[in-house]
Parts: sequence; structure tokens; C-alpha cells
Amino acid sequence: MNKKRLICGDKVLDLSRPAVMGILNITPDSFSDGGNLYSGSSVDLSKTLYAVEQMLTAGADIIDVGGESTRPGAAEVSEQQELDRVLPVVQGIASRFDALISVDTSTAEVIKQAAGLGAHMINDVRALQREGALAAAVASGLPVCLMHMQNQPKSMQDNPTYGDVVADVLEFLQQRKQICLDAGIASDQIVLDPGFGFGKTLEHNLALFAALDRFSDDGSAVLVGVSRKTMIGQLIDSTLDSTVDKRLVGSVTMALLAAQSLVSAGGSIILRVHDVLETVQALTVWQQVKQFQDREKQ
Ligand code: YH5
Repeated sequence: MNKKRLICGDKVLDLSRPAVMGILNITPDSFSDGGNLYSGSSVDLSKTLYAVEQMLTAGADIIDVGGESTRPGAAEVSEQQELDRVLPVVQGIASRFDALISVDTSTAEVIKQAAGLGAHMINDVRALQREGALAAAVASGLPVCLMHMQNQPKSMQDNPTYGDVVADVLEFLQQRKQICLDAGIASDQIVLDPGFGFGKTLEHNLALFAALDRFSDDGSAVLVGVSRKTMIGQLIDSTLDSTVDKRLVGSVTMALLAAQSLVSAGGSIILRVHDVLETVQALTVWQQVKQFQDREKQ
């Protein structure tokens, strides 16, 4: 059963309505907001905390801190580099804000140390497949998001192929979920994510999007990350792949559609977005209209 909440250490994330996860990219080279939290070659903590404050004021429910760029073509970072980027930021947020912090990492040591500093959730684009990651997640006692990715960021967009993309991705996530259950993570602490843009063509992404409700069939909350991604550009203009800064309205539209499809299926959703204010505004308007409509129907 979907309990409609996650137990995140000393905090609870309410999933009885769509939750918004604001993206905090602590990488010098990230895809849409690369390096904007950097001064020279190191993370600028005061700029970063200001960005966090902005997202919280705009209504973010979670802040997702990531120190590895996973955009198509990106090279891997070393463990030490990731630790150096992520830990001071997790510590800074935890000590200054009453915020729910998620860590976007696949690295066991980052999971361990971030949890020790007060992180509340583990978001892993490699679904805890790296050496030691599963054990570190179990030991943290925190909820986990398992994402599907075909191949690795460096080459994932070269020629992605599937038999049946929805069946293949569902099967992978169910397998990974079972492994987490066997390792002792509770079912209602596991979030599933089809991994939009991670080793997928536009066709693959659209097929997964149309089948979003199936990812919540077993009661799992679903995380959806489409914000500013290539698929939005392709949908807006298939010849030009409109540039990243023109993808705001498309991103918000897609977030709202994802929320609608999961909510009407009785599921829970976390939306991972760059544009927190705009996404929260769309969700709020929708919810108020829906409340009124539901009342009229009684
Ligand atoms: C996600 O979807 N994404 S970071 C591919 C792109 C553009 C942007 C051009 N972490 C997700 O934002 N975690 C990232 O194609 C994530 N789900 C979860 N759970 C990469 C990113 C991006 C990727």
C-alpha cells in the first residue's frame, strides 16, 4: 500500500499531494545551470545557500544536492571530488535551514558521509548498483530513489535500444526494488524513476511518460525528472532542439501532466525541477481548480 509519506530520518515528506524537489547542481559543468554556484574552481557556499533559500521560499519540499554531472557525454568524477563538492553543501544546508535534503549520488562514501551530516534521502541514477552503495543506503535508514539508466552518461545517448521500453524499464526497477527489499529497506521507503533522458530517444521518453501510472502500480511513489531536458526541446521544435533557457513552459507543462496522471491513478509523485516557483504555481492552480471541481461533483 502507498502510505503517501516517506520517513526521512527526523523528518517526514508528505506525498498526499505532489512534492517538488529543487535541483541544486554542485558541478562546474552541468547541463542547464552549469557552474553558476562556482567562484573560480570551487563551490561558493554563500551563493549556494542563497539559491537554496530561493527554492525553499518558492515552495520546494526537498533540495536535491548533486556533485556528479550526468548529462549525456559527461565524464565520471572521482570519489574525492564528489565528496569535496557535496559534503560542505549538505552540512551548510542542514545547519542553516529546516529543509529536507536529498543527495544525488551513486557513491557509497558520499551516501555514508552525507547521511552522517543530516541528509534525508538518497537519489541514485544508478539504482544502488555501485560497489557498497546498497549497504550504505541500508545503513543510513533513509528512503531511496532508484532510477533507470541504460549504459553510462558518457555514451548513453549513442544508440539507445529496447525490446519494449516500458516493460524493460519496469522490469529493471522491480528487480532493483526487490534487491533493496531483500537488503532490508522497507517497501514504502523506495521511490521509482524511469529516468527520462538517460539512454532514451524521444520515442522512448514519450512511451515511458504515457505509462507513468504503471510505475506506481505496486504502491511506490514515482519521481519524474524532465526539467529542461532535451526531450522538452525536441517536443517544442523537432528541427531546432530549442535552447535550454527556452524550455521553462514546456518543462512546467510536462511536470503538471505527470502529476495529473499519477494523482488520477491514486499514486504519489515527486517532481525534480530547476524552476521551483513556476512549477509550484502550476501545481497550486491545478489543485485549487481540482478541489472546486471535486466539490461540485459531490
Ligand atoms: C532524474 O531524472 N536527472 S541529473 C539528461 C539531460 C538533461 C539533464 C539533455 N538526476 C535525474 O538533469 N535523478 C538527474 O539530457 C536525476 N531523476 C533522478 N532521480 C541529469 C539531468 C539531465 C539529464
